[in-house]
Amino acid sequence: MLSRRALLKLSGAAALSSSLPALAEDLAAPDFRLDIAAVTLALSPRHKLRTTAYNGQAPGPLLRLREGQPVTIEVANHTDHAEVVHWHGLFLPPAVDGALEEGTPAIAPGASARYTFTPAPAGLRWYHTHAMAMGDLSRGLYSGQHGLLMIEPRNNPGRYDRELFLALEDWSGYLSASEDGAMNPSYAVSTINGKTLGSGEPLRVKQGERALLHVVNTSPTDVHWIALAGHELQVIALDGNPVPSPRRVPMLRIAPAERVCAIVEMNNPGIWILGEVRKHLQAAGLGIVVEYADQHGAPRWLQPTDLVWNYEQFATAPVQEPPPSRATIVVPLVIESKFRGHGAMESWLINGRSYPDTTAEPLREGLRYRLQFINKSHDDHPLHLHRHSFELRSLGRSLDGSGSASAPHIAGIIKDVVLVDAHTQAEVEFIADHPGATLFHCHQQSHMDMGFMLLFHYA
Ligand SMILES: [Cu+2]
Repeated sequence: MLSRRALLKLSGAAALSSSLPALAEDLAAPDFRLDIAAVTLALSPRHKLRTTAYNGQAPGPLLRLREGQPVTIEVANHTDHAEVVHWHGLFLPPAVDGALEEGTPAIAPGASARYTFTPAPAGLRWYHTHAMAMGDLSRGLYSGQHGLLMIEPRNNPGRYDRELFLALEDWSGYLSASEDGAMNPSYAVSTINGKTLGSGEPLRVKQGERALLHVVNTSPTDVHWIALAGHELQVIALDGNPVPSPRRVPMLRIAPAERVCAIVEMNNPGIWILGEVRKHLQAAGLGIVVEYADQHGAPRWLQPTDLVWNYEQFATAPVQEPPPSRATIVVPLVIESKFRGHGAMESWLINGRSYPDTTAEPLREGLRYRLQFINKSHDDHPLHLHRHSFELRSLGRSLDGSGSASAPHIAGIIKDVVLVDAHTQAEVEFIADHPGATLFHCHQQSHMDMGFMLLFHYA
């Protein structure tokens, strides 16, 4: 008899159990199971939507894992197309990470796969399909294939009475022409936790509680701005990683794939709306009611006048630009779009090439790299590095001379997605300490599909 460990070793970490029928029975039951299948979701009584989701729900089940404690997740694909699940923000080998480009095997229609891994780092992560959508706005991240994943730290640093998990999602995408004639996705409906504002159960809280909000933007392409009327939010973690300077803010800006953890002191009894700050998106459904015990009446919203957010406020105090250490290797990445004609989506270029023709020097294990994002395009991009975290070092340096010429250098904010504004340069640093193929891409599904990807290899 093969032990489970030996079997996994033999078959690779993401064993296709369907190809091992005789041995499959010997496998211990998985800790979690995800079934990918078609489903009809009721986003509201008016909005029924046919899509694909995990376990018949969107977001999928909350997966609570323990830092350092191995876990096995079985994923069964009941659809008629190949799928793959990416464990976003975890340090995993390429065979398990969930990106075909890195070498994770696809899960064929009708097949299932077992992902066995040791969860790290601690904090708020998420999981989602990493399949392409191209022109089909029902596939990939346009579908309901997303869920939240929490890696409980070995030592729990939080002091809170209640955790509230929120997934922000946009649905029923369609392509519409922007000013320059290129096509971009727009959405008919938006939700929090799969329901439009007022359609789902309210978040129930009590006066005097400290609620810990865990917010993930699972949208295929769009940034969201979130406020809770009558309350401030104390941001304690970005992308699941504690920030050096927790701060109270009036609202959150969350780009696709970003996460924000924030403490709210429940000290203003009433019935309130937590939702999109921009009225048209809240009207499209992006909101949820927050209800204090023993309070009654219509939910209240207080409209902020401005959109306010920056990453820098959560960093350690501004630091002098350190002389570039000889051990830091600078990797300039120039981002541009290419117009492909009216009625078509633009294609995307990194250093003049689109994936799969994008190239980069191989990484060397143990060295420190500085990725220089030089965004010459008219769009803001949520840029994601797989299998690693990076530290924000500078943001918002203007490329056209109109803004600040020299951006402050910052330290201490560890993330795996950063929103780089149009016509600016941003820099992040990471240590190449997870050998193996490593995907870098824009997290907007349409941009990723149209060439905005780069595969780093280790030497
Ligand atoms: Cu992009």
